[in-house]
Amino acid sequence: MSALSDRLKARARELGFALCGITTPDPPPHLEAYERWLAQGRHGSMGYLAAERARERRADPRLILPDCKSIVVVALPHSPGDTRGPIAAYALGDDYHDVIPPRLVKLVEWLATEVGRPIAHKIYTDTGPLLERELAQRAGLGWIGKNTLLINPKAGSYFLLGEALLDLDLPPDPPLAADHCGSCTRCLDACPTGAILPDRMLDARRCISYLTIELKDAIPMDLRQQTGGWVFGCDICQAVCPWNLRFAESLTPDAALAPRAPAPDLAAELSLSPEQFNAKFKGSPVRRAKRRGYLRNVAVALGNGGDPARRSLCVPALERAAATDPEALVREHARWAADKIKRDA
Ligand code: B12
Ligand code: SF4
Ligand code: SF4
Repeated sequence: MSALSDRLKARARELGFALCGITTPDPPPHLEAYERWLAQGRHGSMGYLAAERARERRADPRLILPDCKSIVVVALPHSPGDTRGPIAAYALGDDYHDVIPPRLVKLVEWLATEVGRPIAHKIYTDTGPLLERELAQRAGLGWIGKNTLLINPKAGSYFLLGEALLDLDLPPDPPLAADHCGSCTRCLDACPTGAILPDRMLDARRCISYLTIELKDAIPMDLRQQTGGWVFGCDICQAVCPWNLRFAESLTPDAALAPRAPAPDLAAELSLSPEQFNAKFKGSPVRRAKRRGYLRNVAVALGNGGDPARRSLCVPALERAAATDPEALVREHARWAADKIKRDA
């Protein structure tokens, strides 16, 4: 019979995880990079990343699960993105925060049956106090690209990560030590806002993904035009990456993350009521932006978007939102967009 870790990885594949690796709960070697990133304020308004308790836990996963002996890291593939938007590919289907944890629970339950005892565990995807990419790199899932994403040499980076911390000793996989970016700089050259820094980190405050998802206030004037047609997230630095271009066709996205609907008619989105917004994006990652953030982004995208003739058709919808939307944030961005279109005409 094959080793338990091999059977675990086979079970993970059955559950839809295209990649699965094992690492130790030792402190992450690049923690200092994270602390530097925070000290430079590159996290912007994402205060939860700087909270003391969360920082201590990132530095030592054993503070999360005292008897932690190993960490299983998995990757769930989503459909490929493009350079135009309007919605990042990972957010076109069901919310991965709802999809990954129950499958990880099944994986742990299977493991408990195999070893014949209950397993103390903690499960995370995205929101937990873990440096997920660092753990994934150490578990052999890929290298950290210049765009800061975890890239697998046989599958690219269109994945979402999840982890199970276990009180079970499993043999760690060798980290993926090689850096396959070489002299390529396509992501740095393509990023419209110059968010990618030369030290393999990001100034989140300039990233379109941050501006359209995490930022709750007005999009800074000097960045509005650069956010282009994106209304939720951004895939540009992945879409131009040769490792994604190479594997885009062979990648099988998970069915739960497959796009739910065709691209929205943005002008029509401006008239979504709070109830309609909640119903439309129930179970979708887009709900995170809330109606006010989503409509703020829609207004900006309309102001930036398409050919001038089509753009002018959006002016009445923007004028209406600028005058009547219940949210001041939406009114201000709609006014900006309507004025911009008229100026550009
Ligand atoms: C905050 C956050 C963001 C912020 C900041 C992103 C950033 N690059 O820092 C914003 C909102 C901008 C963002 C955007 C996106 N995000 Co995000 N995000 C996170 C979150 C919650 C924390 C990341 C973090 O701590 N950043 C701080 C920096 C300093 O840490 P880091 O990027 O992990 O970098 C570490 C390593 O790179 C290491 N390091 C530095 N130099 C070196 C050198 C070597 C050799 C090695 C090995 C390591 C190393 O040091 C750092 C500290 O350990 C993680 C989930 C998590 N808990 O980890 C998801 C996560 C990173 N995001 C994810 C995704 C999918 C995205 C988007 C693609 C979404 C989209 N399409 O819009 C974009 C991509 C933007 C980009 N180019 O990174 C995925 C990434 C999957 C992958 N394949 O890598 C994650 C892991 C969520 C998940 N569970 O799947 N995100
Ligand atoms: S997600 Fe978009 S804005 Fe953010 S770093 Fe990548 S290309 Fe730049
Ligand atoms: S685009 Fe080039 S430099 Fe950027 S992550 Fe991909 S391979 Fe690395």
